[in-house]
Order: sequence, then structure tokens, then C-alpha cells
Amino acid sequence: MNGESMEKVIQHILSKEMKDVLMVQTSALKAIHDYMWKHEILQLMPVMLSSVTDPLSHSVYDSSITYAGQKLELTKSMILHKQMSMMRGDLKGIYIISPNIRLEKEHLGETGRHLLEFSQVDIELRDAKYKDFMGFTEGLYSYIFKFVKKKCKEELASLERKIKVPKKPFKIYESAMELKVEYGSSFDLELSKKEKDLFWVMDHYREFYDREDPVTKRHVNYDLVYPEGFGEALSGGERETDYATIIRKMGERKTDLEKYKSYIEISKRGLLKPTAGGGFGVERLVRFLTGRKHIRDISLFPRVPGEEIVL
Ligand code: ASN
Repeated sequence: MNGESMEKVIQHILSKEMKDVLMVQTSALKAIHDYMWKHEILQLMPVMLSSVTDPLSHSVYDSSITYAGQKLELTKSMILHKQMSMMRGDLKGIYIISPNIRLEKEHLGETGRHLLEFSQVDIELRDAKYKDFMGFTEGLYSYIFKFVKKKCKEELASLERKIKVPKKPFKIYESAMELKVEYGSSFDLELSKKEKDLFWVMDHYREFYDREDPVTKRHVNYDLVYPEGFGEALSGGERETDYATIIRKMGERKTDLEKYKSYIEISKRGLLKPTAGGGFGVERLVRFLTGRKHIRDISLFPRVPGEEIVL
């Protein structure tokens, strides 16, 4: 570490706009908790050491550690724990403000959207279909935007940001597959630059846990995307519960079955229940609400891929 990077970090912590940003963040989190309370969705505390975690659909550096002879991973997302918590059957839904560690490749530092460590509002709803979860999320986003707009008038004015409460229902693009052909692999970003409001993109090929319709073969999942070029907000889907289907899909994705053996055992016992869910990053939400250029601008101690962590 050199003196120059130390100076930069200190200037960043002391930056003038950080208090306004933190006020917007705190208000958004309050709105999220209120909305969950109103819908009787209960909060779980985060799990940070996992014997099974999200395989993710893109590659990251290994974050495993060994403790007392057991190999564990720092949690990439609590998707599998969300599913396993719902095997209780008596919960309407759960959410977690979940710290996620994803040791992303260095080049992603330039996107303005990626951090090595971020907090995800991760939600799972019992007996829910994709439409139920999307409706729930649209309500949540409208609630957050209205709340922040009302409570943070001064802060938003000094940040020179106007918040527009999104109109429901949000626009839906039915097929990520087709968009990929038309716009290339960063189709969500291209559309994000064009669109003026939040929108959904359906049917993505990704991890084994998102449900595939056995008849239509569509992937019953979704991404929510911010407009104005801010890119992806949330991803989620209906979940796969059937043991044989999970094993088949793990095979297709060349998943290490040994690594997931405890989760596989739960599915083999028929304990997984039909649910739908999704998660969105707190930092990306705050970046959008405050209209900042880079995600580092809204985090007091940002961990940007490829950058030295000084403090
Ligand atoms: N939270 C996401 C979901 O619920 C998973 C993820 O973060 N990759 O599907």
C-alpha cells in the first residue's frame, strides 16, 4: 500500500455526499423491513460459512476455507438455505439481508455494478408461482421508492437525483434466449440503456435450482433490471424440488455431486417444498436510488474487483 492509496481511501470515507447516501440506504432498508412485516415474511439471520452454497452461473475465484478438517465456503448466496428453511412448511416466506462473498474476476471492477462483498436482500415465498413473486417484488419496489422519495427529500436534492416511482405492472421481456441472439450476451445492459422504467427478463438458462417447465422446457425464472443503464437489480425463479430432476440438471451442468451431498439428501427425502424467490443487492439499489456512477460511490468500504483493499 502506498501513501497515495491511503489518501484516496481517507478522502472517500470523508466525501461530502456519503451522509446523504447513507440516509437513502437506511431509509430503503427501513422500507424493506416494513414491507416484509406487513406481509408476515420473517427474517433469518445470515449464514456466512456454508457446506453448500450457490454454484453461481458464472465463474469466480475459489473462496473455500478449511475449519477443523471440514472444507467450507464463504456464502455466495443463501439460495439453498432459503429452500431448506422453507421445508418447515409453516412459514409464509422468509428474507435475509445476506452478506455474500463473490471473488469476481478483476475486469468486473469496471462495470460499476460489482463488488467482491455485498449485501443481498434474499427472499423466498411458500407455494408461490413466478407471478406471485413478481407481484410481491413490484409492490416492494414501489413501496421503497415512495418511502425514500418522501423521507429523503433534502438528501435527494443535494445528490441531484429525482426518483420516479415505477408504474405497475412492470414491462416483461419473455425470452432471455431470444434477446441474447438479438443484442448479444450483455442484452440486459443494452435494454437497460433504452428503458425508462424497471423491467423483467424471463427464461434464463442457469443454475440447477431454478425450475424448468417439463412441458414447455422454459426456465421459470426472471431478472429484474433497472433502467437508465444501471443494469441488473434482482434474479430469482420458481424452484426445482424433485430429486431426479435436480440430479439430472446437476449432471447437465457438470456439478460436483459430492460437494452438494447434504442438499441432495434433503431433496431425496422429498423435503423441498414448492417456492419462488429472488434476491437483489442493497448496494445496487442504493446506487440506483442515488443515481451514482459507480457502486464504489455508495459504499463506505468498497471492495471493488481488481482493486487493493486498504481498509
Ligand atoms: N438470490 C438468487 C435467487 O434467489 C440467487 C443468487 O443470488 N444467485 O435465485
